[in-house]
This record gives sequence, C-alpha cells and structure tokens, in this order.
Amino acid sequence: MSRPPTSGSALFDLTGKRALVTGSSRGLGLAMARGLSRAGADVVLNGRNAEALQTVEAEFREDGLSATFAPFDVTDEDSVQQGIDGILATGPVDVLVNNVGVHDRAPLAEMTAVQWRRVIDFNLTSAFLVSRCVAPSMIERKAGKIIHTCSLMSEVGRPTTGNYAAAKGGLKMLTRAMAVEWAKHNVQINGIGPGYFETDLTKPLVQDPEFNAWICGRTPAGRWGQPDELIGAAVFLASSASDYVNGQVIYVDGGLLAAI
Ligand code: GCO
Repeated sequence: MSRPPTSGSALFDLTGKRALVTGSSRGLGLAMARGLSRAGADVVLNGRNAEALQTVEAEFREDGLSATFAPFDVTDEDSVQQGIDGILATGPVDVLVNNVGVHDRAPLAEMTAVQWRRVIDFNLTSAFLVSRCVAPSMIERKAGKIIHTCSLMSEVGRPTTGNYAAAKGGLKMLTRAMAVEWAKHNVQINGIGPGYFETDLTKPLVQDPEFNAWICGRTPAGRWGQPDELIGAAVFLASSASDYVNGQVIYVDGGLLAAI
C-alpha cells in the first residue's frame, strides 16, 4: 500500500479526490463541502431540491471552486441507488460525508411515531443506505473515506431531543460497525460531532435569550460554533492525514462535553 505523504500541506491535500456530501445545500454540509473543495476535492453536492443545489453550484463556480450536484432523497432506497449509480457512472467517490440531519423536537411521551421515524430515517438510516451503495466501490479500489456528521448528542441528550439523540448515538455506533468490517480494505470511517453551531436547525435556540445564555454558559469556549469551524476536522478525516484513524468521532464542541 502506498505510504501517505509525511509533511506539511501535502498531508491534507485533496487534489484529485471526489467528495460526495449529503445535505450540502445549506448549513454544516455546505460549509464542509466548501472546505473540502478549497482543499482540492471535486465536490458532489446533494439534497432533495435541484434548484437549491444549482444555486450553490453556481456560487462554487463564482468562487473558482469545483462542484457538481446530484439531487436524491437519502431516505428512499431506490432514490439513493439511482443517485449513487449516476454519480459512480462519471467517476469514483473517494470521500463520502453522510451529513444529512433533521430535528423534530418533542417530549418522548408526546412524540408521534411519525416524528420518531422521520428523525431516525434522515439522521441514521440514510447513512446506512448511502454507504451501502458507495462502499463496494471503495472496497474494490481498496481506498475510501466515510465521514458521519454525528453530534454531541451522540453522547448526551436534553429534553425533547430523544429521537435525535437516539439517531446520533446510533450513528456513532454505525461508524464503529463500518470500521470493524471495512478497515481491512483501507476504508476509514469516522465521525465529526458538532456541539452547538449556529445553523438553520438551531436558529430558534440561538434567538431564545434564555437558551442562548445557557449554551454560552455550558460551553467552555463561551460561544456557539460557526459552520466553517468544522472544516478542519472534515479535511483531516477526508485526507491521508487520517489513514490510520478508524471508528472515531472527533467532537468539535468548544469543550462542552469536557465540562459537567
Ligand atoms: C438541540 C440542538 C442540538 C445540537 C446538535 C449539534 O436541540 O439541543 O439542536 O441537537 O444542535 O446536536 O450537534
């Protein structure tokens, strides 16, 4: 097996790599897609809305960045198969970022089965469905990187987020399950666990003075994260710098999980 470069920026250079980022038309997925592109990757954007993806692709082009887009529903088995077949027909997927995530907050005793299933399907099952279609080509080429957008809620919860915490906890264990099956094929599967970041998903929380004060008090860094602050972990896990890292979750949380 070829040895990774051992110095400087070459360790983190993604030139010649093709990265599919699910849920990348906005939020953390868009920030990571932009960061991987700036590190040299050819990015394939994904979401369900082709128009939104077209707009983002045009913005990438205006910034001199390389991107294409592939609209498909990551929760629908047939849509995933067709979407991935279409992508693989035009080249390999070297890096897969399973980033799609939704929230549907409710106290568990009042949560409907629809609310439960929707969050599990988007946040957990989608990673299985997409990885199951992409991994065989990585295994065949004996090279690949799979990155899951986990969460600090892969470790801890708070009232009304039981479905989300269960999904993100499951995603941490799916990361490990894939690592123990696919590491021998030189495929590395790891996770990134964001803490509290300012995105569309958390806007209602940021704008709630009491919740905002609580988060800034609970987080040792004393502030919310900004989406671009995930790029370093994403580039690390997508690059040769992480070739001997597997089954891990890197928490990017301002120290929140380190504090009582
Ligand atoms: C909430 C938040 C959290 C975080 C997310 C970060 O409702 O408490 O949305 O779920 O945003 O987990 O990883």
